[in-house]
Amino acid sequence: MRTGIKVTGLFALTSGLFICLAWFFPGRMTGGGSVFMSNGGVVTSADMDSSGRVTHGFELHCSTEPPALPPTPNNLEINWGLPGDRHHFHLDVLMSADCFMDTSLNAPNPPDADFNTMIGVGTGDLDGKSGATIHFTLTDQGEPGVLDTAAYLITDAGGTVVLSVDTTRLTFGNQQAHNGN
Ligand SMILES: [Ca+2]
Ligand SMILES: [Ca+2]
Repeated sequence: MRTGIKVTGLFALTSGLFICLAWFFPGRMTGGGSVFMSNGGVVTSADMDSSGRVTHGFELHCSTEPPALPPTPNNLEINWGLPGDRHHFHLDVLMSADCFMDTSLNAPNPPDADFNTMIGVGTGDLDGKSGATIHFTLTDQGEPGVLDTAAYLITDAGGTVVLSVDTTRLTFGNQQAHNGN
């Protein structure tokens, strides 16, 4: 009986470790591109040109030891708006980035990677003013990047939504999931 309890305990312990390792491992996603309202995305913004084009570029690391911040460097730039009235979001601090394999989506390979989805939140500057917040979801669903998707929600320092883009496939660009840092 005692042996049975010990074995059960060991199993529970190793199961817990496995879950931790499965969720928090060194990884990063890089890339960028454009999403268009005309490609099925819902873009909400005070100022948007007729194409609804939003461009982005990034290098973002997966969280490894929450609540610690993800490893650095982390960069995310998003641009949108009208000619002569462009808007720009610049990430300052990546607060968290959960990386995992969503099996309902396509595989990220190549290269071999243990995740195809990153869901994150961070703070940054909106048109040069600090206090903005971004929530985002980025996916790598293979190469080239035509199946990759991006979604963002950006709020200004006052909490007003300035850009909301539902999950939308890239029209230009590619996103890459990488194991390790
Ligand atoms: Ca890709
Ligand atoms: Ca890939």
